[in-house]
Amino acid sequence: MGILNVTPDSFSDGGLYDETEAAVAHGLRLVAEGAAIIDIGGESTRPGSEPVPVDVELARVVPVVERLAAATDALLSIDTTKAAVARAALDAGAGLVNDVTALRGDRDMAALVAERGCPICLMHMLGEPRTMQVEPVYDDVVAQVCDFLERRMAAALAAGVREEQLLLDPGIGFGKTLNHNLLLLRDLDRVVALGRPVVLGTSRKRFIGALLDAGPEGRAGGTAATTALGVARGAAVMRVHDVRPNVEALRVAQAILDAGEREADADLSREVR
Ligand code: HH2
Repeated sequence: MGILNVTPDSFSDGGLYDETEAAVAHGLRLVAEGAAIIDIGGESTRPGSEPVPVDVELARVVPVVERLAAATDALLSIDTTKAAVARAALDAGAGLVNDVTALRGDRDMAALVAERGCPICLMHMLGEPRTMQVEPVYDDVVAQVCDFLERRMAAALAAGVREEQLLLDPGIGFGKTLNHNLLLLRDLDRVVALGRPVVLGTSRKRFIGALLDAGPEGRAGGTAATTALGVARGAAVMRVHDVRPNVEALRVAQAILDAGEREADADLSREVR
């Protein structure tokens, strides 16, 4: 899953048309690099960020979804907490809803997803983006994240969403310290054991910067390490900015996981060093 943030800080200044153009071009670049899904977002959820009015978010994302739907077969995901934005994006050609509030933000979201029958990603977050990194505390972060996801799955089912629609995400960086993030990655198989496909969003996040003492641009290698580990633990979708290195990490990690099953494969029987 390639990340397409249609937010003002993601693109250099210019009018809405230019921003749409740049966003569509970037989305197509993500597909060319190997993304099967493009996650389009018009509201930043960075720690400390403020909410964006619905009309602003609609104006940012809907033209981009429309244009990408016409230009690619990749699955388009709408990263929003607002039902009105999700509805407009689904109408414009999106096929997946990525709601970082796990259906807690907008009371109309669950009914919309139930009605449309599209996949929905339920993510764990402690608190809200404005305040979530202010001293997050857990007794047992992995158990509490799993418990939260189970409760949100139950709430979704009670609202008429079908189990097959659900994706789960431990919400790396959303109300978590460095150690919380590392524990969730180490024990990701426990999230996978909840029985639905797991989405992993580690890309360029601060915990990688803290480990490597690197700014966002210097975190692609660290992100690729989480992708390789994530696939080994059973994650299904990696949400990333830098598609190429993560596709490469995924392909190599998958070949290692499949070793033995593919001995007859002529291509893999070549002598390679
Ligand atoms: N992380 C971000 C946004 N949306 N969705 C899911 N399912 N999982 C995540 O980990 C996740 C997410 C934050 O990352 P980014 O898009 O880089 O930043 P911003 O929210 O500031 O646009």
